[in-house]
Amino acid sequence: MRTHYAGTVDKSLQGKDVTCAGWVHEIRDLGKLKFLILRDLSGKIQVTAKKETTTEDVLSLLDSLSRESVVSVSGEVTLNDRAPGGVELIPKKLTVIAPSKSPLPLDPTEKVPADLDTRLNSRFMDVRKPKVSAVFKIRAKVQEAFREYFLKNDFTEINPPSIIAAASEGGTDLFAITYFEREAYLCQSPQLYKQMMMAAGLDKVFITMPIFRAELHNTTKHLNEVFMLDAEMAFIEDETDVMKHLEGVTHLMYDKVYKECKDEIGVLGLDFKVPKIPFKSITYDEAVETLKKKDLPVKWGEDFGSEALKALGEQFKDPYFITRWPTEIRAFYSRPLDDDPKRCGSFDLMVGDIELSSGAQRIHDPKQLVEALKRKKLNPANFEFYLKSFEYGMPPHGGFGMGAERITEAMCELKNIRECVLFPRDRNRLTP
Ligand code: AMO
Repeated sequence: MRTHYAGTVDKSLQGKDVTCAGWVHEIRDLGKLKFLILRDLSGKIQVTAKKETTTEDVLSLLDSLSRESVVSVSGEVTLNDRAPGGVELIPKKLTVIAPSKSPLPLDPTEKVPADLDTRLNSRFMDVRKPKVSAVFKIRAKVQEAFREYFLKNDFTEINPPSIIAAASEGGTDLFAITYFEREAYLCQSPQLYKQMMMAAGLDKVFITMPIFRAELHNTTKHLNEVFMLDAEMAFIEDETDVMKHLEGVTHLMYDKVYKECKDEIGVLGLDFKVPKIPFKSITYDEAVETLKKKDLPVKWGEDFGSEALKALGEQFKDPYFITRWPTEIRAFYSRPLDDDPKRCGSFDLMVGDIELSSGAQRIHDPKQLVEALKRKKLNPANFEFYLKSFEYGMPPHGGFGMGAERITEAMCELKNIRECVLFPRDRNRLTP
């Protein structure tokens, strides 16, 4: 149906016949001259039909054409300095492959802006906008970098179940489902399973999978379905062994996007910089002190609110770690420090006020783990299958989880996390 993508037709093809196929971005009728702007994945090309030199068939099809119809155009590549890219196509043949209905649910040329709800309701058309498809190409590159990094570092990719029987991150935000005669839940994290694989001797594993959280808050940073990028590794000295890999993979994500998504960065108008490693790191205690100095309301032992995170983020250009959090506010599996059990070997990776990732060294002693579950008012009986794997030789281990959306949101400087999800799931949105 096509010999060339619109964006690849350049001056070197002058005088040659090519066929391009795509959507009717714009039509302009100046009487003796008719213009069609054809858009495909790669860009746009101007098709110029002069009344004297174009066949009646082509001219009458141009007259009846509706915007966003799918067409293919064959013609000769001709130089024209006034055309975008300096070339235009003089049409010899025009085929309407699939006509579009009018009016359109939204305007892909962006001359008429649409709010996010309207855009999400007609996502198939929204993604026709280069600024929108650029976000998804960057997101795909981020996910590619994640797999590339861990494969290169000899991690094994594993596939834990999405239907589970017990909570891993606390019980309040689980989606319950009917599982034959029982109640089960959609997985909120592959946490328990990746830890069990440390007892299985796989040593270094990574996972990419959707996870589900019935969080009630409807914010610009939270989704109810997240695409989680997880890693777990055994035989670590402490959490810094894990942080090195989180830093390494994050750096590769930025680096690959910088090198391989130049067009997309341009389309989005981003001032994109690859962060320098090593990333800066502050402890939770240092963060509290900083916030106190700024007269922000903060109490040791509490999570940071959005105002506090903004104030902390302003101090760092690049991603940065907050480490050694109070044990009480972290997940039960986080390992308290031997010499300071009020604090644990856990960390968050932040960029500005966005939490990109969190992780920790885990408790690997089964008795300590049971105590930790009880302290969090969780019933060890519900974790029997998990606890069992700690009783037959579990090495010290740790890992992290990172939402693919959070890092894409940060890289593309999006105002709302939903912009980097094709079909977001939130409190109000179950279709499309
Ligand atoms: P946590 O719950 O902090 O940790 O999640 C890890 C990362 O997942 C992303 N994320 C979300 N993104 C969008 N919307 C949400 N509702 C949402 N919830 C989480 C964030 C966050 O940093 N099992 C641990 C990880 C570990 O310790 O290995 C966990 O799930 O990027």
